[in-house]
Amino acid sequence: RNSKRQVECRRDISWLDAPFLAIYESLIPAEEEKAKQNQLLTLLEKHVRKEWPNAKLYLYGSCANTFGVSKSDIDVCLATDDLNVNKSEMLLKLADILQSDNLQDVQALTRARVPIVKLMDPATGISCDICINNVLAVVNTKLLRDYAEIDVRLRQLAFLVKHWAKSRGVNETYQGTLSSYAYVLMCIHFLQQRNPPILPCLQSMKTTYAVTVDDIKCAFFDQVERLRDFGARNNENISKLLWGFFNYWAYCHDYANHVISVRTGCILRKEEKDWTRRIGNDRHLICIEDPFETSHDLGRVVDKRSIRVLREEFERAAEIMQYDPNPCVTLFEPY
Ligand code: 3AT
Ligand code: MG
Repeated sequence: RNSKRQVECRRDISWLDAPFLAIYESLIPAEEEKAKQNQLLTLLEKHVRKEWPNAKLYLYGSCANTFGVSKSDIDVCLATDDLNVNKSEMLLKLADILQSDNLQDVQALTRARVPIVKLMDPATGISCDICINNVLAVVNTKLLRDYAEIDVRLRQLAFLVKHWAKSRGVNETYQGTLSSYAYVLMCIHFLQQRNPPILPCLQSMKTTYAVTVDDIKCAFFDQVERLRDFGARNNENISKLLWGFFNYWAYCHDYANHVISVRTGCILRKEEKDWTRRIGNDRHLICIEDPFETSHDLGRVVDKRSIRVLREEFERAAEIMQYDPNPCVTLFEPY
C-alpha cells in the first residue's frame, strides 16, 4: 500500500472536472424541496406548540447543513427548556399527537442510540426523524454549514463522496461503515490539509460564536463571509481533489496511529486520545474526532470486517480515478 503513495495523479484528469461538476449539479435539491420541508416543519410546529408551548423545533443534519442531496429525509430536533425530560415518554406522546393528523408510518423508536419519532408526510412525500434535545447536532450542523460557505469545493467534494459512499454501500452505520456526517468531516479535514489550504480551522480562530451544550463549550469563528477568498491561492479543481481524497484514504492515512481532527485542523495521535485499545465495542480502526464531543470517535462503528470493506473501496476509487477510461460512471457503479 505504501508503495502506491503518491503526491500527484499519474495522468492529467482535468477533463473530468466538467462531468463531475455536472453530477454535483444534478444532486443539488430543487428550490421546491426546501419549500416542502418548511411546509412540513410548520405543520409539526403547530402540533408541538399545542402540547409544549415553550418547545422549539430546529432542522439539523443534511437538510440544514447544505450537504443534503435531493430527496433526502429531514432531521428535526425538538428542544425543550426542561433538561430532565423523560425522552421516551415525550416521544410516545409526540407520536400519539402526530398519529391523529394524517401523517403516515408514525413510529416512536425509544430504544435507538438517538431515540426518535419517525414519520412520513403524504402531502409532501417527505420522511422525517424527530429527536429531543439533541442540541449538539444542531450546533455541529451550523459548523458544517459555515464551512460550506467558505469554498464551494467543499460542497462539490462532499456531494460526490456521499454519492459514491451511498452507491457503494459504505454509508451504513448499522453495517459498520461510516455516517454521512463522518464523510463530510473527512472532506473538511482533507481541504484543511491541502497546500495551500482550501479551508481554515474555524475552531482555532477568534471566537465569534459560542454556546455551551451538555457542559461542552462549542466555540468558533462564524463570520465566514469574511473568509470567501481563503482558498484562492489554491487552484485545485474537483477531479484533482476527489482523486486526492481517495488516494489519501487508500494509501496515505496512517490507520494504526493517526486521528483526523477538524477541531484542530491537524492530525492527532491515537495515544493522545487514549484510542489505542479496544474498549467494549469501540475499536478505533479508523479515527475521526467529533469537533465538539472530542471523546467521540465517529469511526467507532467500524469493525474488523468493515474496515477491510472501507479500505478496499477507497483503493478501488483511487485506482479508478487514476486509470479508468470513464471514472464518472465506474466510480458510482452499484456494488
Ligand atoms: P444524509 O444526507 O441524511 O445521509 P445527514 O448529514 O443528515 O446525511 P445523518 O442522517 O447521518 O447525516 O445524521 C444527521 C445529523 O446528525 C448530522 C449530524 O448533525 C448529526 N450526527 C449524525 N451522526 C452523529 C454522530 N455520530 N455524532 C454527532 N452528531 C451526529
Ligand atoms: Mg439525514
